[in-house]
Amino acid sequence: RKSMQTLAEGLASGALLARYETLYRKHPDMPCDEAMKAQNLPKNRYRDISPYDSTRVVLLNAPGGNDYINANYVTMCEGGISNRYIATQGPLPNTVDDFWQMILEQDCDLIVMVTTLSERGRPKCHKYWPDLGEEMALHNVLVKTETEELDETGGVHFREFILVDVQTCDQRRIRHLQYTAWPDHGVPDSPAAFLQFVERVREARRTGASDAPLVVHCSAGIGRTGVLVLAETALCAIERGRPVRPLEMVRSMRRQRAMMIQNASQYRFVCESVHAAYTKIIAEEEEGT
Ligand code: PTR
Ligand code: PTR
Repeated sequence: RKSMQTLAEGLASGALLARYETLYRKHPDMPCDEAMKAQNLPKNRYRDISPYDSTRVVLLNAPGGNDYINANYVTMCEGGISNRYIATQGPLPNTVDDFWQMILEQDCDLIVMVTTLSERGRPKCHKYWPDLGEEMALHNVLVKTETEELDETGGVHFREFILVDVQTCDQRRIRHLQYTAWPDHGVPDSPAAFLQFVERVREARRTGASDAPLVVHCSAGIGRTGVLVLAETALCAIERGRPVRPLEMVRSMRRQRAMMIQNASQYRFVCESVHAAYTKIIAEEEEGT
């Protein structure tokens, strides 16, 4: 309660955003050397977005023998919870194989996508899955799309893929939640619709078969991905009656993947959303008593 009051006051006075602006975007002592190696440069979607070496996901059995992918483990331990994520860029045509290899090796069963494939005619993410009913054959895996529920008005698409390990013939079901109502560098259309999406992600996490990390990506894997991670973490903290300290959460995220949450308007949006969610929960509790 107290942390929520602080949050509301910080939003009103502007202090919250001022403090956000003082954070390191990228930790000065954490190198990103792997990303800069000549053979890895074509695997980065953006020249200025690189994973820290210390938290990067290392491919164990990479299709081309190169263990590099632009992805970081991000574990959020703020507010008495421990949510595990892999934050990554939207796959490129030449990294689709690496992406699925990572999903296979890390045992992931849930992918959250917070971008569309293109915006204003510019590619943001390569379509790394096959059309409904079709298959995509990669080096070590086969991907099939079994379910596709497109909700154009709500901005949420749901898909289910079957991932087949071609060596062992093991099959795994992967759920895919895509949020489309959110351009990069901007904020979603409304807190309510976004919160609903975050609730769906939490529900999917709860009903998941494994406690493997949740894969989150947008285009660069920092802005919208950061907002989603912060929102989910904060909602978990609220649910457990733990204090919500968004600035600490951003600091913690940026120690694991640089630049998470891209700008002050995204930070403000997520804080406002979290506050709205809290207010709603309190109102419901008071109605109930
Ligand atoms: N290109 C770096 C980045 O955008 O992350 C430059 C940069 C580095 C910008 C650190 C800001 C940084 O944070 P601070 O101003 O708090 O040192
Ligand atoms: N160099 C690009 C830019 O600043 O436009 C990198 C970039 C692209 C950064 C998209 C963030 C982006 O948004 P998101 O992480 O939400 O896809």
